[in-house]
Amino acid sequence: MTQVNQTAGSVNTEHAKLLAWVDEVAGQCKPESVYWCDGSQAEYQSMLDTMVASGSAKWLAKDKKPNSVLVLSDPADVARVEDRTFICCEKEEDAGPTNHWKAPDEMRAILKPLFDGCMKGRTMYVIPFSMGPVGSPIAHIGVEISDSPYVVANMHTMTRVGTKVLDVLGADGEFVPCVHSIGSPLEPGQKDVAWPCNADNKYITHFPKTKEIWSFGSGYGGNALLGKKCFALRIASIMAKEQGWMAEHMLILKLTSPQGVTKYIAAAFPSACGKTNLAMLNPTVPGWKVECVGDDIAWMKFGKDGKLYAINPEAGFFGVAPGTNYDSNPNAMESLKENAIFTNVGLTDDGDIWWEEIDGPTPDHLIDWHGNDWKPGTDVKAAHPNARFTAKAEQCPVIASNWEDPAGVPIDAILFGGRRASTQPLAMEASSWQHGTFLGSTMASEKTAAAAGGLGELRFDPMAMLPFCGYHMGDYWQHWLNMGNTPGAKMPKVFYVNWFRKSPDGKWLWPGFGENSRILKWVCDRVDGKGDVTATAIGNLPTIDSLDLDGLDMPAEDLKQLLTVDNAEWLKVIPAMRDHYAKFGDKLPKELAGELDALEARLKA
Ligand code: O2Y
Ligand code: MN
Repeated sequence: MTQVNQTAGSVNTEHAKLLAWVDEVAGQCKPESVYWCDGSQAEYQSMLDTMVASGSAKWLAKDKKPNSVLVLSDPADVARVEDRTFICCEKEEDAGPTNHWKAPDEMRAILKPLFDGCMKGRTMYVIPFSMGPVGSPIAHIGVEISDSPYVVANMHTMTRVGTKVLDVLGADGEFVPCVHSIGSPLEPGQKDVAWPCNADNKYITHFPKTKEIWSFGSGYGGNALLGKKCFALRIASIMAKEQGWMAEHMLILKLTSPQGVTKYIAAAFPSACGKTNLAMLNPTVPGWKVECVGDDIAWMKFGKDGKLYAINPEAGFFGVAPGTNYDSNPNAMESLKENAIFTNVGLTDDGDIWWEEIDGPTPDHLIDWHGNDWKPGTDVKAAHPNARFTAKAEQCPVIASNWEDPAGVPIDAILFGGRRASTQPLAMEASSWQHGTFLGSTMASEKTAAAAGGLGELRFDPMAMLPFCGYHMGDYWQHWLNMGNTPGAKMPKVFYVNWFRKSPDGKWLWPGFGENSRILKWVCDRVDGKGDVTATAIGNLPTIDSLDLDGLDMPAEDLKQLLTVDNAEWLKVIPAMRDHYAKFGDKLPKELAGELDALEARLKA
């Protein structure tokens, strides 16, 4: 057993390939020291202490947010950077029209000088992590090398880190190598800044052939926590295609009826559609229990019974702070009460956090995310719109007791949804897996809220995977179809929901939030072959009688609008769908082109 050269802890591995790779990266990045993460609580605490000591984090008041810190980023490093995100496969056509592409050699030539000496004066952390319960047959392992203690602390919360992962990896297990540098070496005696980064040289790169990730210049979120979007979606989507499984941008819900019957639903929504709120919803339908298995990503593999079994590959939430409150998401608020990392939110004078739309009165004074004095009426926001909280999933009051089942949970239904003020009904059911794939491939939100219920310009975000599919989207749709054609496959039923329909005078027609449980109940009924539907040109809609609307005080006219399909209005959307499909050229599966033709024919009939 090789005793790894490190500055703390006791981490052992005899994985020769891993040791050689770490040596190679250290040789290139030239850090002051190398630290192998053991994943212990003490290690997490020491990362927070390190950040506080260096001035990059501040402890929050113990009586407000125990064991929690506030971190303020460089204003030039506040979100994922899609225009700096690359898929580096040999042929451009394999990356497809939805990705930025660079040839692998070309990208390596760009990265080599950037990484040369990029960790000088810093510690290089080696973070072995498991995406999914350690040892689960659905999980996969990665090792992230990073020069950011903020990344280490966040990876502790968002993934399973440390010795237990190296144990599963053994001497020759497979891992996805992920190299991350903030790109800000320190010369001897040079004073560090609170959020070091290299804002002018950000590269978030993925190498499909070797399944490597190299990220440079940013310390923020999905750019730096490489287990999340880079591995669990972009690289995993490639692995999933090669190996016959699915890596999806989906939350996972567990629903239990008053009779004790449990169903599992996976759901994909574009950003700003309330995905985290749905993942932690408190149902209003009496007797129903809704629990959270995951809020962002689902990995699904076939079980022996032909059903898809899903795990949440993550262990925590990296949730948007602004807009989160005890009305919109009480369970998120409970999750972040302690042991949390807050990034780019406001700091109150009594040492608590604050953001726009959080509960309670607006404080008279606080420090905003720029570190400046702020008071109500100041024309900048106290929290950055993409400000985040990082919190352990186990702190969520509605986390399902079996959320870490290594076998995964059997998925009964898949939901797609978008933000549509008009046209799209409240809920509908696909007629088949192929039709469901068509619905996912044409998933769209309106770019801007449509004035007075008119048609807004559509932004297509297929399966909510637009920035996250690691290969050609046409091939990805073919993979969806192939999954459905797998011998013995018992695919989930597919549904499309739209909580955001508006009346012609611009009012929300559906109350949303906990009331969405009424639609989830209908979905569960449909999975069991119950609940009436009305067949329409676009799919099967719930009849009003099939929905549990007890105690919901809403005008019958609103319900009618929510469940009406206007064929003439739908026909106006067809050209936009055709333009969207045209981008995928001959990689568009003929089955999906056929579904679009068939939809148009049904609308005209
Ligand atoms: O800006 C970031 O890096 C965060 S992006 C993110 C975080 C949590 C869940 N989903 C997302 C996303 O962009 O889909
Ligand atoms: Mn997401």
